[in-house]
Amino acid sequence: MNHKTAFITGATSGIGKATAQLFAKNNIRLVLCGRRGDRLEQLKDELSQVTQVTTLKFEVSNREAVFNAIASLPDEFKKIDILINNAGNAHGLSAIQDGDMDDWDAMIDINVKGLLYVSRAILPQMVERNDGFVVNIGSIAGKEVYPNGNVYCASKYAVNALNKAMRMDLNQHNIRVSAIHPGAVETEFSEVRFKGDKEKAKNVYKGFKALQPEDIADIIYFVVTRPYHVNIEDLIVYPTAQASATILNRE
Ligand code: 8X3
Repeated sequence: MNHKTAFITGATSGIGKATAQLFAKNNIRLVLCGRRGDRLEQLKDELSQVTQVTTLKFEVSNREAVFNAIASLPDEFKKIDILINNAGNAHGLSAIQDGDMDDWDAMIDINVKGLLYVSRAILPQMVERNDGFVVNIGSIAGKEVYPNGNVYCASKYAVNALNKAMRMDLNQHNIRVSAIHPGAVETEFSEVRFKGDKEKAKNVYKGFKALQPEDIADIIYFVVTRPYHVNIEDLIVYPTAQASATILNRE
């Protein structure tokens, strides 16, 4: 894997950050993408000790910003070998009739359109080279709908569909496409979902050992380091205490 370049969206926290840290340790060059400039720079400082790193600050949901940012990459980072479509979030958790339409827009714009824009900007160079790897971070919410999950689940069902669609369309171009669908991972996820309500967020992970971002990073690294003829299509990963989107064995 030496000297491959990975492009990671949502790299400033959670699964994206843990993946960046693990990739760096394994000599993968990094394009770290996020909205929060200070966090991007901090992570760049940390990881530059071990690998080559550049950062791009943009919102995945802003089509023009996506294309401008990617076009601005320094030459040595322009060739992207591995795209990790990780940026995504849940905004709100409420019955469909009470849904906040700004939350709906945010989830569709970031989780679906953002993934599409970034992919659209990077895939042509992979097609041209007949080589590349895309890892889409889905969710158990993209396999199973749960009460009040409505639009978040719909956005992750879309990721699931796009993962399959990408694999079909890119098959003749030797590009591998994989999806990882985590259950409960302890990140900023619930804090964002509950709009900064730390108490509510803490309760989500209470009474069981949730997955940690590093657990998913390990799996992503495993997936992208299989021999060339091996493509892991789709993985659902739960903490041991979880049996479905809604069944959790809490103490
Ligand atoms: C995160 C998992 O079950 O909270 O995508 O939707 S869940």
